[in-house]
Amino acid sequence: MSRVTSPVLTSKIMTADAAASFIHPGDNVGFSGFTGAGYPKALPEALASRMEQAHRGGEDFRISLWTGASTAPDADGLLARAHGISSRLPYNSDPTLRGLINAGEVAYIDEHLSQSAQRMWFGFYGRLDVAVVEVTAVMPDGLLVPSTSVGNNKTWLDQAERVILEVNEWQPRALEGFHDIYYGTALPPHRRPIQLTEPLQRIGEPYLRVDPAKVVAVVQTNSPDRNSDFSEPDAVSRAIAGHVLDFLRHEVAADRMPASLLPLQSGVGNVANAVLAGLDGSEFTGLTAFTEVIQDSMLDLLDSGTLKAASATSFGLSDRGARRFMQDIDSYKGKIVLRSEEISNHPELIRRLGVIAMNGMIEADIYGNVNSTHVMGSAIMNGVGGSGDFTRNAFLNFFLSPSTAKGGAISTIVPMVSHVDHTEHDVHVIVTEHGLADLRGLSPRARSAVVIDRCVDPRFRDRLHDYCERAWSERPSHRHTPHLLDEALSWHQRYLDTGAM
Ligand code: 0RQ
Repeated sequence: MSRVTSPVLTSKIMTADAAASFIHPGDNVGFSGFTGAGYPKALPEALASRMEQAHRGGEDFRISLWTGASTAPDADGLLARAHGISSRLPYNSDPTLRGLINAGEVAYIDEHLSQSAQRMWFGFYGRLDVAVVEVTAVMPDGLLVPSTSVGNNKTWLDQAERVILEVNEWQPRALEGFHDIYYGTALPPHRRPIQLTEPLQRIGEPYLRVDPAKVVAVVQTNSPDRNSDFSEPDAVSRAIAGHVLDFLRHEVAADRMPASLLPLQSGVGNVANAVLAGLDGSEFTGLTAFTEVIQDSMLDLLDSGTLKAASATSFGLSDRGARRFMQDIDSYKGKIVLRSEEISNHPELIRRLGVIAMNGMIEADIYGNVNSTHVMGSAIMNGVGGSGDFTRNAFLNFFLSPSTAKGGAISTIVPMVSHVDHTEHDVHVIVTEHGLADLRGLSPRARSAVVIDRCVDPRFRDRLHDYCERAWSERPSHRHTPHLLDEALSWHQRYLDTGAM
């Protein structure tokens, strides 16, 4: 049976090639998609081939591409290879597009994910010409059953002049009921408190709304999400996870949080996965998550009962994880809720719930400033994503990283970060495989001592102590946060010596 049961929208079913003709050079285009889930599967290919054809004829065909967060090689990657993107927001992790951004071809607006929708409403990005949104089904009354991510879909559907829907039959029809779409947001001075006090609480509706008059095309697809595999936790990730778990036990013993902890946020990637895996099989039970992404390890935690509920904006599963979720989808109903990213990452809610935030980093400095995004201060890796939303507003935040990168050639703890995403005023705990530095309530000098002693690889420890001592003695009137600026920045030259650039 067709997934499109609205008579008005059935009349707009067409091929992806025909739908792509509604996108014009210079348009601002809002795609669905977050961490490789719920992005459009057919339209990007059709659009990329129109772009390539236009370029062969000497016409410039590029768009500004907006999303929830990262998409996939068959969306961002295809359009990047067609040189069809002039600017991109609010997050990207595609390597081809990253190369074009770092080469100066694509303008990248790297935004806090909680803020991308409101910046659009405030008018900072200009008008949205077209929204291209994957959904699971179209209901008889035209309401939309969302897909495996919500991201910025509510805003794109609401604000776009024209809407193209992709209805993906690969997505389980039983996704209906997993979503909670909040339509109560307003602009200042009319904002009201968001009445959410528990991670799983429902404050909205299960469907996305769209004005059928704006829908110019409906494309039917049957294609999987980009479900990337996780590697098994290695010794370094397991050591990091061990330090985090010990510290949580310590916080519970110190009566700073209940035995069931506080709602967890976890970044994506292998280290985050290892921490969640560590929680499974530990003494912790009855946990909740208020996070961005549900990864495989969260399904494990839900299955074992360690986690009782998870709120997010997207899935980010491996192939195996996706198959398992689909097979047992009914068992997850009522335990998982997917929201818009303006709600999953909302500062008001993160602060109220007292979230424990755990994210990766590129480097931290001895005083606790953290760089999540840039190599050598200039080349973007992915983007700030939700790390700032959660870190700044969390009850407790962690930054997790191996102590070295590039095969041990460089220390991820440096005198001064080459780019600051999270300041010393926001960062609570830094963890590497060697240990954990709790920076709360410490002065900069005291922070540098614990960071160096606990987190730095032994091969770099003496050099950093020596740096601190010389900075202290060479500038007697600058001893609050002692630095030797030239030397601090020249530390990053080590990256060049690895030949990675
Ligand atoms: O690059 O693969 O080319 O060698 O950075 O490093 O160690 O694999 O770590 O996958 O956890 O990513 C900060 C990038 C860490 C990620 C970051 C190089 C390293 C490698 C990746 P190669 P790892 P991870 C929720 C929260 C921002 C967004 C965020 C991130 C690559 O966590 O993007 O937190 N965070 N969102 O070699 C030079 C250093 C380096 C370095 C690592 N010091 N110097 N290169 N690398 N350290 C999710 C969302 O918001 C959607």
